Amino acid sequence: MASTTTTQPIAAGTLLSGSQILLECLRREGVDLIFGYPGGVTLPFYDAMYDHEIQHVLVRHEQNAAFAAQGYSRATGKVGVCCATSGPGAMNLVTGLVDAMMDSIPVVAITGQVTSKLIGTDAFQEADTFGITRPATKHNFMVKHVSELPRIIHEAFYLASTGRPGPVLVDIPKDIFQASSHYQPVDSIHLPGYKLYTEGHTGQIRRAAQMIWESERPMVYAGGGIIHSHAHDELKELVELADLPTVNTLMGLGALPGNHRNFISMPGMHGSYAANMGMYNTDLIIALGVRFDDRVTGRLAAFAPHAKVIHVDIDPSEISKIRNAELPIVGDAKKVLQKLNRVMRELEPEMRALKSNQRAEWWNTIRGWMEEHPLKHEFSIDQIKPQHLMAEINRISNGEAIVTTDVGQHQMWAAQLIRYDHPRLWINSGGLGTMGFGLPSAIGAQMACPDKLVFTICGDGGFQMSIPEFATIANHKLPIKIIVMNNGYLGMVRQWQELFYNNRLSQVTLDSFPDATMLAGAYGFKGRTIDKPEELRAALEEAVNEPGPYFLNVRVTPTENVYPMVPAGGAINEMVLTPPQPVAVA
Ligand SMILES: Cc1ncc(C[n+]2csc(CCOP(=O)(O)OP(=O)(O)O)c2C)c(N)n1
Repeated sequence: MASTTTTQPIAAGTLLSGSQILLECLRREGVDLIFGYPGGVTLPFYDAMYDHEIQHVLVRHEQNAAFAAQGYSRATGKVGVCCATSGPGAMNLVTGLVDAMMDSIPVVAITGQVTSKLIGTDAFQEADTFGITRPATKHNFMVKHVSELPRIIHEAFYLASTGRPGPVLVDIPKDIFQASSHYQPVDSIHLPGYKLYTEGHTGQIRRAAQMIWESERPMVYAGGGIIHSHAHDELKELVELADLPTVNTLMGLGALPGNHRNFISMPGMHGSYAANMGMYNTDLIIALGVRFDDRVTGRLAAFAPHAKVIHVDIDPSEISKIRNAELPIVGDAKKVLQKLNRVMRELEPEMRALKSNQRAEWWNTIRGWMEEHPLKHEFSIDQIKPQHLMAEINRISNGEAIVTTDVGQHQMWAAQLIRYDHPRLWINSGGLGTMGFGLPSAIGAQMACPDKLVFTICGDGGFQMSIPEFATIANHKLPIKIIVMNNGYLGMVRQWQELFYNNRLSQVTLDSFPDATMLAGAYGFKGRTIDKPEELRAALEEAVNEPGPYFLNVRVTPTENVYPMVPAGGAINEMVLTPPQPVAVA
């Protein structure tokens, strides 16, 4: 067990090993936690870590190091750090890096590489990490000389966290960890080819304010970019200023509080009726930090046919990538919204009354859709409905708990039915949709926020990809509430097989699941299985009141489907709202 001492800043010119230099650079970047797994080529680094103040969390699989680093980052906004050895260790990180790339999460991955002179010789545990991770990262580096380390590490953090955030990998050969150099701190970054356009064009912003006041049926479509740029207060200000109806994407839940009167819900494949009808009928989409994902737009040709688009994004390549933007604004959402709100106020006296009748009518229509088809909470007296489970977690959370999910039906119900009143509470794999994400990301989130209530909600499929991390949870006594929504199936795939493949259920039955009490008990914490609706509330309360981890396996209705649903390739106004109703036979 490593001893922890507080490390003092190291003076310029001190002779250090590459490993020590790396640790000093991480410390200067404010890193307090690394999620990782050691191996042959990272031995010198782990040795230097032995008595360093930076804490290392030993996960049980490198993929989970990347997910835990993401959980840490998604919960805090800070850069998450993961570490793996060469070859298999580095390869196990790849899914987590692509996942971070798809959701624009700042992660720095440190990988060990075989000794420089062996690179290219098929040495033991050699893999072309640099080549393989090039398309999996925002940027990657291979360190060729120990003296480059400070510059490269600080550039890695800068690249990961600025502009559109993303994962950056630094591959370090073993001899670089071992080599010595007189440490020279790096205090500024020079990346001539890396240009950030954060301010937004003043003229375009003025035009946007006019378009918003002139619109009869506006709709704010806000996504993960709002959360990344900490622009939630500015979003709220805009929405309240012009009383704008707002949908938050799967990545943006919590950008506008779930309990805000202007929040409609999530749009898209499993979005609400009102959100999708709103997006279909709007005459102006105010797109803020979103990328018109196919799961949101449905059939693109039929998406928002009457709308003009204002698109604000920090990444110029997102603008008009999927849907043409009549008014593009490249910039940081927070800065753009601050300026936009100023111009909105300036124009308010002359513009507010202009379309006020039409806008009141628009709100009436939207409220009508919300009442007509609310997101339903299903209950049953003899089975626990998945929606009932989410409603109870929602009740306990009351908009305040961190909820990480895995991928599948439970993820969609948790997005629909649990309220997130702040950003960074809702943590899930949106773009890549990676099963196995939920549990390890909760480890990162709980390590980052020890005082927060953290639920991880998993399906019985994805959960079984993550069981080894029970050891990490037990080691660190993390009080995560692990909830398995156990339907006995790979539920989301079963749903598609039922609806689109004639109910030919092929390889989706999960008929073996560990005993919850015994599994949790084997790791030294509590767990149980429930299957009766009347047990649900008390069981969740018991889990939450337990000071340590708790594993609650909830057996739910096996064949419940997620609705509303826009079938793949469908237009978003063509939602299937409920299961087919039984037809009376005379
Ligand atoms: C790593 C990975 N493999 C396969 C899939 C495809 N997939 C998406 S949802 C799903 C079913 C998930 O089942 P479960 O974890 O039980 O959750 P449920 O849908 O029942 O809530 C599968 C297999 C995926 N998203 N990720």
